[in-house]
Amino acid sequence: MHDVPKTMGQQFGRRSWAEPWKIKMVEPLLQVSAEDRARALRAADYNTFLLKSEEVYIDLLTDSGTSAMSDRQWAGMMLGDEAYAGSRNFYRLEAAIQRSYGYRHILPTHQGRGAEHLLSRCAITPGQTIAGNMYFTTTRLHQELAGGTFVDVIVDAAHDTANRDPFKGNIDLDKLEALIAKVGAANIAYVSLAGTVNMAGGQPVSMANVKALRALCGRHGIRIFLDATRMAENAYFIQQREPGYASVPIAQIVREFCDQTDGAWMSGKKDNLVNIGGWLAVNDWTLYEELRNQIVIYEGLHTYGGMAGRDMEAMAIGIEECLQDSYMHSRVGQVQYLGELLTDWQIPIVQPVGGHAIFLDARAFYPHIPQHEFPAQTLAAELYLDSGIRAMERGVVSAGRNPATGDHYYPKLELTRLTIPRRVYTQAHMDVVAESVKMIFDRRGETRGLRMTYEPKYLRFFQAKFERL
Ligand code: P71
Repeated sequence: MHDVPKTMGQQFGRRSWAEPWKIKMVEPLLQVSAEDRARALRAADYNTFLLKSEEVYIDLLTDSGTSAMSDRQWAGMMLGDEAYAGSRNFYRLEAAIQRSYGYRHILPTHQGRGAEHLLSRCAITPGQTIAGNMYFTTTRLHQELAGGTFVDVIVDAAHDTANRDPFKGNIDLDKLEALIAKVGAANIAYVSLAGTVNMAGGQPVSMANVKALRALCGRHGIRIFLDATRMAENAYFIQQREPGYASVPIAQIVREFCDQTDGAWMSGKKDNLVNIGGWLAVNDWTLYEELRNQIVIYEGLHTYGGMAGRDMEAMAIGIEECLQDSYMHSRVGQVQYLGELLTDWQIPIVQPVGGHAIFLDARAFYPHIPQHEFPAQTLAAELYLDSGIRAMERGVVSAGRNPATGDHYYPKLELTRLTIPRRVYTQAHMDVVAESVKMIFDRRGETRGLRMTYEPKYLRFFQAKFERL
């Protein structure tokens, strides 16, 4: 006799929910044999960035540019106006951003880091400090290349994977005040605020926090620029967790949040549901003029900035779609589903589960592997070997080296990210992923770490090479 099977909803004492879409087109997945996986991983020098996509079964490397577009977006692609200047699609995109995020002046960029580059060049004077809620790899690098120094002022809870605070992305206002007292407000270029903090595990910032931040920065004349890459997902958490927002639509929460800031940059490859593209938006005309001047050097004319007309159209439509409550419920709900399974099996993951990914706590997974033997990189390798699932290291390899001392940065968080693409995989895929994680967890004691054999100078995680110890 076996127990009567139950749906997930029944197991958790609630009604099940489902995606607010059905599938119109499918792309076959390739199963790769264990032998081929072992060979492929060796050829990729134990770096999942160096695997060929054809060698991967379920690809959880990133949620960046991996979304499935809707039929409306594909239809929009056919309406591309590829004029060099003044494309109709630019004005549609501009209007979508102004309406949904509320900023005044808009510049398209080829992707998020194009926008980071321009903002860093124009808003940082060499020697200045940028305060932010945890670093992001490309963001910090552009700030450093512009002569700035990034200082992390996120709440301490963000560094503790077991702490279940609902808003672990918040800025610690006392840390920020202390920094202002130390370096002086004039030496702070801006606050670099990320909506859902990627490196902390996709953790959100509360509305109360951004409002208090606005008040503090207002007193000192410091600007706030928002990394809006996953701001819509942040708004979902505000709706779910912050008193007073349960019946406020996500679209309205995004506006209210953005209104506390002076501008934003965006990797459209995430929330905005496109495969390529980004944007930069500011309210201040003088700053905009300078950005508009620079964009023609590094990206393209200010009405396309590195994007094709058709891609701007798809992004304009994606902006509308990503702000729908039913979409966001299923999007974050799928991530939470995987998180619930792993949590029930007592597998160490960052809690609470964030918006775009499950972050496995590689330190807790492999307590016997010291950080300089790259536990999170090891975990990603093990997962691939077990099932062909591709994950991403987010630990000491990603953190890179301190440019002043040349030492590794040793981040407190040593994580392996299972990133869930938007509208791409089903609940059954999540089950397969969960079972593979469980499999490697059960044999974790036998796993050995890695040695780095090749290290690129910038953003080393992309191309670094390793061998098994
Ligand atoms: C992600 C990515 C893509 C990525 C970037 C660097 C290393 C590995 C993977 C990109 C982001 C992001 C945030 C919060 C800016 C960018 C850059 N994330 N801010 O998570 O998450 O945007 O990739 O469009 O240039 O896999 P870009």
